[in-house]
Amino acid sequence: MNEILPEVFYFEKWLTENDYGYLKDIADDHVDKLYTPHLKSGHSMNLQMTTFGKHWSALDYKYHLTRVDVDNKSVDEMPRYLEELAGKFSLHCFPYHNPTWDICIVNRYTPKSTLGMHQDNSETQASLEIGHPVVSFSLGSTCNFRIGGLTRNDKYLDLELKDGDVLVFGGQSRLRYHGVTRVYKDSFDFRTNFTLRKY
Ligand code: MD3
Ligand code: FE
Repeated sequence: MNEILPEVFYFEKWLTENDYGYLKDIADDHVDKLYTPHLKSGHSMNLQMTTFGKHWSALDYKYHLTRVDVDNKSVDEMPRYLEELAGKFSLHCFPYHNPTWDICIVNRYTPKSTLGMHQDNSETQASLEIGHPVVSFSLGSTCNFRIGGLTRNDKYLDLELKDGDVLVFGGQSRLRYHGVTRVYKDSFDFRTNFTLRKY
């Protein structure tokens, strides 16, 4: 485990075969739930997404109990094991938090996908102020992940996120700008990222 920035912890290739298989199964079980999010600008995001626990809408950047911008179906339940897995990693980084997670966003990228620099600030003020830890699991293709500071023009650091990597960040880093600048064409067909948060 490597603290690459204050309260940003990088676990390179840390997923066990068992946990990796579990994540892959969840992704496979939900492929039919993937959709392309449409922004209120009329543009669409160039990746596919699905959500657990609470549904995040790209139209209003808020959470909902139903897939309001997709098919109006209720959001899928948060898999218990997924939350437990996040807890195992978070415990080492944030022993003084008592974390729970009620939201997971699953992003699926192809080499054509990018995710522009943004802050994750759709959660409650309490969660953001405390800097409740966020845990991210990466599967499949390598990407270039860019992590900046608390304002858009701060200097940034680039990190390759690879198959089996885990990233945990919170506290003072909870509101850092971040994005995915590119996804590599490698031996995988796509990249799947699971990000767990607390509302
Ligand atoms: C560091 N997802 O869904 S996850 C997102 O790879 C999102 O799919 C990216 O950004 C992905 O909102 C990155 C890792 C991540 C997420 C949020 C962060 C790292 C972060 C917020 C602050 C600092
Ligand atoms: Fe994000």
